[in-house]
Amino acid sequence: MSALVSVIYTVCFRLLSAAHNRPMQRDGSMASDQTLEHFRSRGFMRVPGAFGAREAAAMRAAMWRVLEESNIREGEPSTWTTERPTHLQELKDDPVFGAAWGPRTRAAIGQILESTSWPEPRSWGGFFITFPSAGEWNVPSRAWHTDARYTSALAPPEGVKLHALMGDVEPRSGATLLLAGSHRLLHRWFKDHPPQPDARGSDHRKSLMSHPYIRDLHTEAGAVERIARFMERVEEHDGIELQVVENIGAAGDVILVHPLLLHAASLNSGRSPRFLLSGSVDLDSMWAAA
Ligand SMILES: O=C(O)CCC(=O)C(=O)O
Repeated sequence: MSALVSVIYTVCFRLLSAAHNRPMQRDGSMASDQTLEHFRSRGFMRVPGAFGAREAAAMRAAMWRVLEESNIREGEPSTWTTERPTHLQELKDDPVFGAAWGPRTRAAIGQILESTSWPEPRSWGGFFITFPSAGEWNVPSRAWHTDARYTSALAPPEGVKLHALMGDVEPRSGATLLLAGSHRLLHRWFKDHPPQPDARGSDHRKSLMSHPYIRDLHTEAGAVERIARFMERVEEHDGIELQVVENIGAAGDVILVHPLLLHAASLNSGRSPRFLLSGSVDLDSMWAAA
């Protein structure tokens, strides 16, 4: 293959991969985001239609009931003045949210944890709602985080995060942003740069900022530049493909996320609120070793 053909092939490969939000295989097929292989390489796995449209509607209705206590009403967008309302925890024991943890979700968790026995989640999860807001949509340069012990295991992981979409989530409409591949980057980084035994979360984050990609991700720049660099491009660092992807999908989808995967909330430039249930299963070892 001449050098020119090789360059054209690589560019097409990158563009097609980015357009589909997932890596293309060398044989030209797309790696499905519903496989364990995808979870291992990219750090997340989708369980499409893990619960039904009716169950999703019941979850949203429960959330609106609580929002009404703060005078935020479904039919009145003029009341949607708080971008990310809090104080929704009174919902945490409401059985309606149990549907997100149904048999298909559980089977996928078992696959990921390579075990059929894992501790039940302490609650259904936390409730994240993002109302539409003005302002330019961009890849955020702050608030990227994991909810795990930074030095926890890569495979099988010592837990798994659950993101249940309670409504359809369109692009640029408040979806959680995931840094695909970052679970492998974090794991490698802390192997190569072992933290002091008494290191805190802030020390780990400071250490990570020495990684050029992570440093750039936290450096402000215009939307066009950041979207092109972080979302439309797959960048390879030490053999790990990194790309920011939006956690979009249909009501009823569950996305299982590796606990080491960096993620961040994003602005909702759409017209409808974004509803997310974010839960987790943590093995006893996740925090025991902290
Ligand atoms: O998408 C969001 O609102 C943030 C979700 C999040 O940070 C989490 O699930 O830990």
